[in-house]
Amino acid sequence: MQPILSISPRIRSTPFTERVKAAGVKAYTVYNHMLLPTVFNSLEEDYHHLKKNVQVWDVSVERQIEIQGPDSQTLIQMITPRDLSKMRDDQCYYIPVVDDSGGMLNDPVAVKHSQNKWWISIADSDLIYWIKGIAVAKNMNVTIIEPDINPLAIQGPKADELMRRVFGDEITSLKFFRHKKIHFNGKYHLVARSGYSKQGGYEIYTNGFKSGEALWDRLFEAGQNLNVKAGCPNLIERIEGGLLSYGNDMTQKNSPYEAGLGKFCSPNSSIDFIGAEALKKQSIEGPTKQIRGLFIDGKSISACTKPWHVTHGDKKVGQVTSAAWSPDLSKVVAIGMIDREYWSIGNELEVICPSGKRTAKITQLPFIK
Ligand code: THG
Repeated sequence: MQPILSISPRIRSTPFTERVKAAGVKAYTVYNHMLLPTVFNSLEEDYHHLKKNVQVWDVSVERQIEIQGPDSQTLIQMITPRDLSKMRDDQCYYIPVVDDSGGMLNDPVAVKHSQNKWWISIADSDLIYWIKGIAVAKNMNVTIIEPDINPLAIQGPKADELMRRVFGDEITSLKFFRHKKIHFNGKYHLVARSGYSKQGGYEIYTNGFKSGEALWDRLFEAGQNLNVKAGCPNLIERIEGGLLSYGNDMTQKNSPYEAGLGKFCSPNSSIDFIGAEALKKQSIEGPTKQIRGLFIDGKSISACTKPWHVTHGDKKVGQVTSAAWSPDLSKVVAIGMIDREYWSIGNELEVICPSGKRTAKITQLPFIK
């Protein structure tokens, strides 16, 4: 028997938990001390459905850190090497967040409401303590809270049609990583064209625990003949799309350059952020290891529950942290971190996975554009 997850108030439920259970969730992980579904039917069935239809995902685990006050923008610029100076009030930015050594603390989506109000939509780490620490130490004029906001993602090729049915034509004019407000259940909710898949879609930042079930039910009612299903971030699809998972594919031990996020870093500009010295050095010298895609030989693969060594002969030259069988590519696809001398595209290495040693080939990310 598989071990089961013991749930208590410390592992927080979401506004959608009862609906997710009723929809037949088969597995969860814990993310930001909260339940995140990982499987409904099977990884592969969920994958095929996501790529053809539309799914509604309980991604309440994408917790918001709300920063308000006159020093908000200065504070947020201090935690990221990405230049925020040209960001507009209706924009979202994917931002690496780094510590004083340039190590990654999180890779959230920053949501700008105005110069004086922001949300940081975090990946799995307690980022609020770092941000509060900086604000207190620097005596900044800001308030920092985790508001009662619970994101619900609408993902898949039929996401536009489902959103049009519920919120009207206008919503579909929203551009990638832009947001606007919608009115539902007597409240305003922020909606962005974004989400942790490459199938297109939206994220509704549900405003208030109480609106959760009403919103869920409305979407399922409107989507009946669209074959709408409950879903969740899908391991296979996100590897194919090269979407990184903080805590798995990169950690505090890695810089954004190692994570392949160098395009979001401007350490040589005039922006003022913590870790600038460390990143400046690395932007000149280049990282000594970096994220890569890998094709691993074989017709199936077990879940990567801890990093697998990547070797060249007897030498360890990297690690694999995410892997899955891709039905559409008919190959095992993986994400790993590979040493500089071995990271060239096409290079052949070995991966020590639970089934034994397998040959693997380095490739670029994403696997599918
Ligand atoms: N949406 C929101 N919050 C989140 C996530 C999300 N917080 C946690 C986690 N996901 C953060 N990690 C990511 C990783 C990738 C992306 C978003 C959040 C992403 N990347 C696009 C890509 O790589 O193609 C676009 C990046 C860009 O060009 O700006 O979307 O999913 N709210």
